[in-house]
Amino acid sequence: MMASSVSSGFMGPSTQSSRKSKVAYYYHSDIGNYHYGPMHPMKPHRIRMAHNLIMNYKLWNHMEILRPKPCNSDAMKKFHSDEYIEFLARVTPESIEDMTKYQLKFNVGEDCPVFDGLYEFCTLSAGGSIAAAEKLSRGEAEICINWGGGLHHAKKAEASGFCYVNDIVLAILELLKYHQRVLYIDIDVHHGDGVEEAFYTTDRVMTASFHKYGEFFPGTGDINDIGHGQGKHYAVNFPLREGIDDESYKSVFRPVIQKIMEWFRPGAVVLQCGADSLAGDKLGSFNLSMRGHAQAVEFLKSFNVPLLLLGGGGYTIRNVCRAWCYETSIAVGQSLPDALPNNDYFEYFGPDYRLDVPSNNMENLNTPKYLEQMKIKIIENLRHVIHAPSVQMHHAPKGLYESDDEDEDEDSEDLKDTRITQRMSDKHRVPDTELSDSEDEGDNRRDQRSYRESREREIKRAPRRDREKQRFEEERKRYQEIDQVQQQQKELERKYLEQLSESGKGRRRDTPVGGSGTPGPVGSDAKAAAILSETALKVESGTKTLAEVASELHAGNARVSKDVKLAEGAPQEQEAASSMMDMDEQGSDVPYSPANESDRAFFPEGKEGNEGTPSAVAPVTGEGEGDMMDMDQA
Ligand code: V1D
Ligand code: CA
Repeated sequence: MMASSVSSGFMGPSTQSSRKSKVAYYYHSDIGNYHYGPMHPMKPHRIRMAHNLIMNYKLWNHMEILRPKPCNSDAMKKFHSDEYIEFLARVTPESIEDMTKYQLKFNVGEDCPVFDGLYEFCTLSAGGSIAAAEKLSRGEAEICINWGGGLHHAKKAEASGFCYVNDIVLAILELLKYHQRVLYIDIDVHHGDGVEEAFYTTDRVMTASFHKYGEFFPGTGDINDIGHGQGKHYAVNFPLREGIDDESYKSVFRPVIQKIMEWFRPGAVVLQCGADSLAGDKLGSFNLSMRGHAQAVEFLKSFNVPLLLLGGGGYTIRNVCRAWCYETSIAVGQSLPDALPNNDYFEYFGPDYRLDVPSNNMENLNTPKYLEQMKIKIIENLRHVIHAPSVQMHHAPKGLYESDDEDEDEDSEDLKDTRITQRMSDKHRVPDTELSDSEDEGDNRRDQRSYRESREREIKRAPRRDREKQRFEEERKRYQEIDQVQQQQKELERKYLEQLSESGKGRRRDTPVGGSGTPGPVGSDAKAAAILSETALKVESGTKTLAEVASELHAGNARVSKDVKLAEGAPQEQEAASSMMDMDEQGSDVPYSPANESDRAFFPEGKEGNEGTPSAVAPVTGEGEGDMMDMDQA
């Protein structure tokens, strides 16, 4: 029998979700060595077990395996307070004894013990998630995985629920440098409170948590908690009761996420795959099978939006590694046999020695009526977040969520310009301020307006029942055109930067040293470069265009200054820029090397050594960096 993402027959996964994606997998061999204490349910060892299973299923063959560099304290201080990080860096199991004040202040103790190497553990967990986010932003992978991350309860200046440093918030902050909107989804049985809290007042991050609610840690995540201020409606909480099974979970997860994807239109998605929502978990009380849990991964993958998969809770450790191994196989689009391969922890998996984690016969306290009511309420709330007209015009049969109210239609028209602008700015990363400046306020805007006005007149003449369809069709066509142009533009960028990197000093890191010294783009690529310089790809510094930065790089007479921000959708630009940086500034991924590890035997030939030498992106400042307050101002 095959337990696979293709042959399961359970979720009816789309061809899309089983197709191959470029996957980068982050694992540090030290992470399994940290120990919370003998009676503590959190076992970092499960990450090593999962890794070992993944390697023995030979999934290394289908993804890039990277060892994350531990992140430094400055990286953690992008979210956490200086004082808290300095405390974590200094505290030891011995010194904490006499520090009652700090135990209370930073909430270390029973749930969050101070153990040997605590700080290093945090740097590895967060280092993996940050590096993974950077990798996605550089466009070097479609899916990144860090099972050592997902520590969703950590607060700005406080440990909570076995979590000390919130790698998820740090990864999202990284993604926000390149994406206008980021979606965070949390399928851990516990509420994703730390991430929700961090982004509760912004509309640039939507958080959606599915969790057990009612006399259960951490006690937050009520359905009425929907965000605040600018962030109102951008927090989604699905409170669940005990015993939810695959079918029930899928019946709410998919429609809610579908609506979020359509209406919020994130540029990247972070999925926390806490495995304590599996049946039989020591701390959880859901009844999801491995496939029921993994349908979240499958479903998110099918949207083809950059996806970061993170770990989280999970306390029946043999099942945690089954689930994460299976989810890795879904990410890479490979089928796995249900019979477990030989692996270092084989004895953990008896008596069946199979991959599958089945559901059990526990009662499902989530009635269909309850689930439907929650789902309707959440989807109603989500109507406030609609960003893109193409989506708003989606031609769905009039149903529970559709309103017949004429006024609502009229109101929503007023928002349309804003939404078009938002969509366009997401793609081209033209700052909002630029659109209100004189030169951009001109023709394009007026054209857009007159186009809209004449179209509106036309629409109003049409029978009411046809209006929605007509609008939808028109918007769909417009966005198809935009998408086509963007594809062409991306291709041009790619070609141009390839040229840049192949030529002399703008060399990419995967280009052999001593490559051709071609002075610049030639032939059709010169044309590409010319077109590029005319297009909207503008470096956000406001003073330099991409072409200017690129030519400086090419000429080798400039390093990308630290405060030059690069446009979204142009990760290759960063790569071109990064190739100019000193070795010591280079980034955090190091290709995984099994030297000195028990994992060595599983490492594929030709992957050792320095292949894919560390890279660095040009440091980017501005939105998403520093304090959360700053982010909203961007
Ligand atoms: F059972 C235990 C034994 C030793 C130490 C702690 C626990 C334990 C079990 N459950 N602690 C909990 C939860 N804490 C409480 C508080 C203690 N009281 C005073 C209230 O109930 C914490 C559960 C944390 C769950 C973490 C997580 O699964 O969500 C996670 N996700 O990513 C990483 C961890
Ligand atoms: Ca959750």
